[in-house]
Amino acid sequence: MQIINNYLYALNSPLMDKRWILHKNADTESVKSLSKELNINPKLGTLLFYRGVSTFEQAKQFFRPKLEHLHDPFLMKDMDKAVDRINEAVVNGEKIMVYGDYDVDGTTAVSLVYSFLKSFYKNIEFYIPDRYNEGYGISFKGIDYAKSVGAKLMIALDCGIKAVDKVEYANKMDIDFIICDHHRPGDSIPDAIAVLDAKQEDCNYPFEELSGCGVGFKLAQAVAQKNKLPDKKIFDLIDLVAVSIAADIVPIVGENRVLAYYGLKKINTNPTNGICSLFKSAGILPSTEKDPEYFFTKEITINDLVFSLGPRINAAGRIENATNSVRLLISTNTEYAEKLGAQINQLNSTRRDLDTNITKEAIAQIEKT
Ligand SMILES: [Mn+2]
Repeated sequence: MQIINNYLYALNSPLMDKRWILHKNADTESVKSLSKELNINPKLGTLLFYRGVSTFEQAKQFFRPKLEHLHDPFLMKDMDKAVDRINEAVVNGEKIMVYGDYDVDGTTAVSLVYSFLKSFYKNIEFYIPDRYNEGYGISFKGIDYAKSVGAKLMIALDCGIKAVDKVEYANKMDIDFIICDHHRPGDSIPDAIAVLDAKQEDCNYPFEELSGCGVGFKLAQAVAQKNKLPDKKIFDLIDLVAVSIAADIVPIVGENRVLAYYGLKKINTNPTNGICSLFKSAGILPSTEKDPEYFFTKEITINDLVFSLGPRINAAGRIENATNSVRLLISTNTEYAEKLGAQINQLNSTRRDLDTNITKEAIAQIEKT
């Protein structure tokens, strides 16, 4: 509500100035001792304090993120049940359907879990609901589709925490659900095999701010850990988590900081075909130097993910269907990725034109009254 009020305030103000709300409760003693220990200006110490950094060890983790800082995925409630059910599906050769939302977080989550499982299991499909026909979250249509192709297990990503009725519908059809979500739960939790969501009150996972794709990453990490798969299988997909963190605007602290750091590192050294083709369509080209420091002509930062990559991945879901975004993100074929990237870039231009025209019309209507 406060955010909405601030927004309205900014809109109403002739100068569009913003109302800044300052934190009042910085613990001056800990800021002082932290600043002294790190030999930094107390102002910087205060900024760190507001990001949850108040000890030397926390500061070290903040500035030098390490993959070892990632939490054990099995600390998440129901993770063991989720992993067992996936292993059971693999042993029995059941069809698995990976289901996710049509925005950036949803499509990166689906791409991550699908690519990961596909790397050792073939009987798997993905499904993205249509924004206009099916709307947000798990849809009855999606479950009907899963039934029609003989899926026995659905993994919902970035959605599902409130889908009590949908999961009940699936249960009646003998389709099991694993839910990976990061939204706040409602009064009742769906009757799924496993519900992975660190925002559940009875989940003791130490970090609540994962993106939807981040929860998918934890599931992949757990499956890899339990089945002793090489780490590379999951860390190769960490770039998708960085994209989701940027687009979903989750705070880049704690575990998200590690994921964002290594995700960006991957994008800057060895980007996937899909990410590469999207950046090219945004005018950020691969470097032609012999031994370049970065893969592209510039270092890719979180801002590039937010402003160049995010809107393009989103445009597919807004103008057509987000299925193509997933096809692009999972593509192992350079030529196909180039083609899809160019198509999606075109959709983004259409989306921009629509935005501009709607704004113009709205302003004209306001001026008339
Ligand atoms: Mn999300």
